[in-house]
Amino acid sequence: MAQIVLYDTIGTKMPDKAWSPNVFKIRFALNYKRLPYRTEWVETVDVRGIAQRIGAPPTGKKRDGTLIYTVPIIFCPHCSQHVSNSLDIAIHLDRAFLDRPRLFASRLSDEALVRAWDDRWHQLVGPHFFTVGGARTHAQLPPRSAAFFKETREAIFKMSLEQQVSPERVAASWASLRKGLSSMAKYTPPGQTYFAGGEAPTYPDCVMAAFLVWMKRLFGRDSPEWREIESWDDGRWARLMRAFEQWEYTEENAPEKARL
Ligand SMILES: N[C@@H](CCC(=O)N[C@@H](CS)C(=O)NCC(=O)O)C(=O)O
Repeated sequence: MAQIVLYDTIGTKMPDKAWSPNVFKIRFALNYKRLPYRTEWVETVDVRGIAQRIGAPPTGKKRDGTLIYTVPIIFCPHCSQHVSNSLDIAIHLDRAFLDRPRLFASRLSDEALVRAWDDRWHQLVGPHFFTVGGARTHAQLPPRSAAFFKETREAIFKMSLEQQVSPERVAASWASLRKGLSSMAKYTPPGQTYFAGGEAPTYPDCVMAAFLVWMKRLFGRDSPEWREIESWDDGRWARLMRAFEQWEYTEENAPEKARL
């Protein structure tokens, strides 16, 4: 089978360069589905230019009408097309590779429900993850991208990056993150590992694990911060992350049993 190309942004903290929560959603999906792919590593500052050059669809629009481009982007050789936005990519992979395990139930109404869940996740916990991990995310970008990250986030939030991640804001965000995660935990049947229960992950599991793996990688698996998250909600997040460890790799580091 021809390889999918996955565009991801370079981080310098981990030997395998991977850090981006949004791209991890799709990396987990590809690894779970055992679809062959190679990563095209790009700098965050270059995402826009590269997306425009390859003709990937924009993923949003600013108030002034400027188009937004983000990773993940994939090139799907099966359909000879670029697909962007993680949720749309995941739906595309489910529809294009029917012989692989699915991440969505097969009715359109199920996709719509996952879209609603996805909005809630990004509203309720997304911004708190950003405040809690913002300084470390910035510190692990290569210099050109770190400068771009600081400049663009300061323009979006209309305050300096230092203010955005001040000790007071970070402390408040830890509390909000804990509360938000507890609300999201209620969607899963008690004691279960996966969103919909059962033995197999679905797309929301990839999203939750992707944000959590970002924290685990930024702080370190033995850090007090990560241990704290693992202790929340009766170990619900620790359980999910233990289950996802089997899919946490870049293709160059795929375990022997996952090699294609
Ligand atoms: N909704 C998008 C969000 C993707 C996103 O924000 N990606 C970040 C990397 S984690 C990005 O590409 N940033 C480029 C930039 O900041 O210019 C998705 O899930 O695909």
